[in-house]
Amino acid sequence: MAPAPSPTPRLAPLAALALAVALIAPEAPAATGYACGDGKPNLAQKRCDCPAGKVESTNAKGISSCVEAPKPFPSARPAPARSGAAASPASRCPDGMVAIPAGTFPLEETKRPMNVAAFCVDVNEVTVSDYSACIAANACARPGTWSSDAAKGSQACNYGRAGRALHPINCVVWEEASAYCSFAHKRLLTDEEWEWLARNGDQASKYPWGSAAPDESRANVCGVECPEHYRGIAPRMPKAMIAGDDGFAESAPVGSFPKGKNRWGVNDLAGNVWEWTSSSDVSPKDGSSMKLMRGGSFLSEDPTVLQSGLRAVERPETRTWQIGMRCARSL
Ligand SMILES: [Ca+2]
Repeated sequence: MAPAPSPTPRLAPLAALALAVALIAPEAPAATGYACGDGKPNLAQKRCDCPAGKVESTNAKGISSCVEAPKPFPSARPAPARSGAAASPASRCPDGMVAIPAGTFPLEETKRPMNVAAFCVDVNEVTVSDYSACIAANACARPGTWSSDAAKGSQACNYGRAGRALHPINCVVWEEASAYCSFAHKRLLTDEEWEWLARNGDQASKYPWGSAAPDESRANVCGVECPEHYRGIAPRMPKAMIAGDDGFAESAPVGSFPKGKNRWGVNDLAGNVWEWTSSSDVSPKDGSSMKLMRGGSFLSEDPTVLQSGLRAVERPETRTWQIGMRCARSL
């Protein structure tokens, strides 16, 4: 899909800030320990290399070990509800997903009417634990480090980090995000589906939670905790978007901001990590292929990017701390 040129400018790619942060980011803090069981400690990369079928898990004391990979993904699409069936719409979706009804709405940026069919969507962003199951099944690549400087660039990349199993997977390029959703018998959302979801359908909400301005209770963005975290490691310190401390200078475990849920109970549509969509666009600068993404991140400084109608573009090969994904499935 290649949307027509829009009358309003898109958000600039994140590359400038992201690159600046990566260049002088400190090394990741060491985990407390690696009791990898039948896996092998990989101290150079601060992780356990686990055998097939197992994934790394870290306990509250920071000890990493290899555990059985979770199997949250049904191997077959659930049967659609029959006409007149008593099953609720939510029951038509697999565990961890919720049903979103069909509708027609004007896309915020283009004002063009868009039709969206009913679909199931993940309640949460895809986690490190989720993605690790795909790696264990040899269906996904390990996320690369954020830049060519592996040690410094990996600071906020969650894969392999102690205590990050329930954080969103990040530092994945578009192809890796798409491959994960395929593994899970799902797909990335289209850009239109994402906006319909975040605007709460025909409620046309400004933010996923409604109309209230963002604050530390609703989303993981760059709060007052954020600039200090990046002091001295970026040429330009990020600016706080909100006056409060949201508790997370980097990503947060998914679902940490229940007041930020949308009407269907979907978490973290605003903040935490940007989310790749399946939709494409063309760079106005050089005509190269871009992918649309949505929702802002833990480093977002401008509340505009949290709005349900804000679209942003990024090169599909971009790998940053700030971008992850969630998946959908057609009903
Ligand atoms: Ca998000």
